[in-house]
This record gives sequence, C-alpha cells and structure tokens, in this order.
Amino acid sequence: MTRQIETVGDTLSETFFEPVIRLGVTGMARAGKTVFITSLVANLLNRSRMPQLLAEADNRILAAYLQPQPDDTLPRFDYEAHLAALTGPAPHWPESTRTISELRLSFRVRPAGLIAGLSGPRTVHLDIIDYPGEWLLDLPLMDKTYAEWSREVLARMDARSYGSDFLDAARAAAATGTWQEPDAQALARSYTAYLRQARLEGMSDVTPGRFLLPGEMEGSPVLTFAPLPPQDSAPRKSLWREMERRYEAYKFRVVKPFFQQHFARIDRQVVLVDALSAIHAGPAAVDDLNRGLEGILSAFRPGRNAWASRLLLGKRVEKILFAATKADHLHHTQHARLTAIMEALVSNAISRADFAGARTQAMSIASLRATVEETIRHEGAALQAVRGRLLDTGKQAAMYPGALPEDPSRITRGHLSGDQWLDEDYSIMSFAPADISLKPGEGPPHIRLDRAAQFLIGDRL
Ligand SMILES: Nc1nc2c(ncn2[C@@H]2O[C@H](COP(=O)(O)OP(=O)(O)OP(=O)(O)O)[C@@H](O)[C@H]2O)c(=O)[nH]1
Ligand SMILES: [Mg+2]
Repeated sequence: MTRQIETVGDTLSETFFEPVIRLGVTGMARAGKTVFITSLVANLLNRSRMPQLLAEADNRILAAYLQPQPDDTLPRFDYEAHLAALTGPAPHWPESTRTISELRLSFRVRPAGLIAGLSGPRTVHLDIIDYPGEWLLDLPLMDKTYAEWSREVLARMDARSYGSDFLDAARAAAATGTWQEPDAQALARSYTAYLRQARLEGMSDVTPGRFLLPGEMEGSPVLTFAPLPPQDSAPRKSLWREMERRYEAYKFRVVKPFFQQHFARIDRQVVLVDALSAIHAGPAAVDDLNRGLEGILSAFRPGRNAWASRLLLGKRVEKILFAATKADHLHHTQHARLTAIMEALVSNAISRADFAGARTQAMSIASLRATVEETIRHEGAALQAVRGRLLDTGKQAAMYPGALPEDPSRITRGHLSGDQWLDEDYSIMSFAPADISLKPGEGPPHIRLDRAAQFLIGDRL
C-alpha cells in the first residue's frame, strides 16, 4: 500500500510539476563509468563542447545546476573530487568506485516547437545513477535455485584451467559434507579468488556480483557461500544446506532490494563497454563480452525471468546506449570500425536475448580525451596514430595500435576459426589524462559525448 502511494506521488509530481529523467550508468569494472559521469556533468554544466546536443544548439538551455539528490540514503556521486582528479594541476584517473551512487543535475529549458511561445521555461531534473554492471548479472539468480546455479557455474569452471583449485576444494568439501564455518569461509575465499581471476581474464560471468565488490557486506554470511556439486538429499545441517540457505539470503537480501529500489525506476540507460580491452585480450574475452551484453539486455527485458517480469510489470527503460569507451586510443579514422564492432556485438546480444524492448544504439566515445592525433612514418608507410602521456612512465609517446578489421564479424564471430584474428600485433597503451586548461564555458575535451547525451536525454529537454 505504501509503495503504491509512493508510486502515485512520483508520477503526480513528474507529470504535473517537474519532469525527472532517471539515467542509469553502468558497465563492468573499469569500463569508464566514473570518468563518463564526471565529464558528462561537467560538459552539461559548461556546454561549449556539446554542439550535437540539440537543446544546446538551439540555445534553449537557460541554466544547468547541481541540486541535492532525491534519495537520501544513496551515496552522492562525488563529482567535485572526480573532476578535480581529472582536470586539476596533476591530472590523474579517479579511484575505483565499486558501489552505487547518485547525482542530480537540473536544467532550466525553454520548450521547443509550437508550445514554445505558450509556456515559460520549465525545469527538468536529470538523476544520474551509477551502479556496477556486475549487479545486473545477478538478476537471473532470482529465478534459479542453488542447485541450478551451482551446476552451471561448475560446468563453466571445468573448462577453465584457473578453476581447478576451487573445483578440487568444492569436491572435497562436498564429500565431507558437514557444515563448519571455517570450511564455508575457505570455500568462499577460494571461489572469490576464482572470480577475480576470471575477471582478470576478461570474463564477465562472475556471479554473485557482490563477491568482487562486497563493500560493507564483506565477511557477512550472505557473501560467504560458494557453488557445490548438487546433492540429491543433503541432510539438514550439512554444508550443502547451509550454502543453499545463504544463496537464498543473498538473493532476497542483496539482489532483490537493488532491483526493486533502483533498477525498476530507470528510464534511460547507458552501458559502457571497454571493447578495446576485450579485443586486445582476445577471442575468449570478446566471446564473454558477448554473453555479458546478452545478460545485461535480458535484465532490461526480462521476458524469461518470471520474478523480474512481475517486478517491472510492463514498465520498461526507453532507450539504451551501448558505448565503446576510451576511443581516444584510436585515430578517428578507426572509430567507424570500432562502432561497427560494437553494433555487431549488440545485435548478436539482441538476437540471443530475444530483446524487443527499448531503442538501442551503439557508439564509440571517449569521455575524457587523453590523446591528440598524429601521423607517424614507419618503414616508409604513414600510420594514423595517437599521442599522449604514458601512465607508467609519464613520458609522451605516439602509438599505432594496429588496424581494426573492416569486417566486424572477424572480431565478433571469426574467432571460431582460430585465435590469430588481428593481423597486427594489436596492442593498447595506457595514457594518463592530459594537462588541460579550460576556458570559461568549456567542459573537458571528449569524443562524441554530446551525441551520447542527445540520444539519452535530448528528446526530453
Ligand atoms: N584514454 C581514456 N581512458 C579512459 C577514459 N575513460 C576511462 N578511462 C580509463 O579507464 C579507467 C577506468 O575508468 P573509471 O571511470 O574509473 O571506470 P569505472 O567503470 O568507474 O571503474 P570502477 O569504479 O572500478 O568500476 C580509468 O582509470 C582510465 O584509465 C577515456 O575517456 N579515455
Ligand atoms: Mg567508478
């Protein structure tokens, strides 16, 4: 009952007073969420680098300002600290964040079109919610029993050499059978170590998502379990039963509240993807990225997930942008190829996730441009390269990372025929953020952040 009243309250104020756009920003660890939000907000506050945002081009944005956020219990996105890190005197990348946070940016806009003359400026609120993509991959757990989840995880682990330590431990523990807390802890630790390795190998099937980013729940029973070989009739008080109980507690105490309180209220979503790193890491990582995208899409149209369908009751996110980040590692002549790869990945995921919900788009962006373009000569050939300050040495360097294939399916499908899939020894360097001095009215330099903003919120301004 209370929830219903709240919902009615939301809709009333949104329709009759001041519209609110709830923009979700997600992606796997290190995908670029913090840098994206920081630069997006800075560029929405100071808009001279946002010509493709139509409301700005039409001069209809009268003001943009930060406001206290509506959700009192969510951490605030630490915009000022992140901006200072990126654009201050000794620019550096922000710390890893690993939890959910929120920021409200409000606009005064003059309406467009016919009604422009009839009504005065209105206020539109943009609530940006930053959350780890790993949390979305937990949604399928809601419809899976402990035995089903264990079976799937263990089967995948079998094919991965770094899974053998945990598999041995799990089989040994299943054979002993009785519950001892130190055993449960040792298994959970070993399983977490496996997840970490899987993560390093570029894998994204890393459930339960919170094991890698536990936050304040670290060490609690809901995070102290691991998959075990399914047993037909495990006795009460057995290790298996206790693990099963904790798995269920994880679902209902950790996964469910996030989906109910935050996810279900998102209108627009951007999914940031570090596609370049996956391409660099090789076929297995790209294959896994494919599965990760499919998992994310199924969260947004959970036709096959009974629990989520009940939760969302037909409400759905309207637009999803899949953005390949860090495109400043490539000369712009290669951006179209990166976008084509991203499009192919998304459409694979769309077809496999049986997705027919929101409008989707793929794009290549750089939230904070750390490089400049340069042509270098190498053995008589001209190479389209980028130059920047290297992260590890602080020295300037130009790099040519090799050409992405013109046919995206060489990346998205071609790997089935072998693992030599790029001609060049394709490699990625890590750049530090550049020293920049901003003129009044200017946000940090970026690539296509204005197009991203136009797709995500342009129609609502
Ligand atoms: N060159 C370049 N590097 C970027 C850009 N955005 C992010 N990066 C790199 O990617 C790293 C991760 O970016 P974050 O924004 O911290 O990523 P995140 O998704 O918030 O990461 P977590 O908080 O750890 O989940 C940064 O430290 C940079 O090295 C970009 O626009 N250009
Ligand atoms: Mg972050």
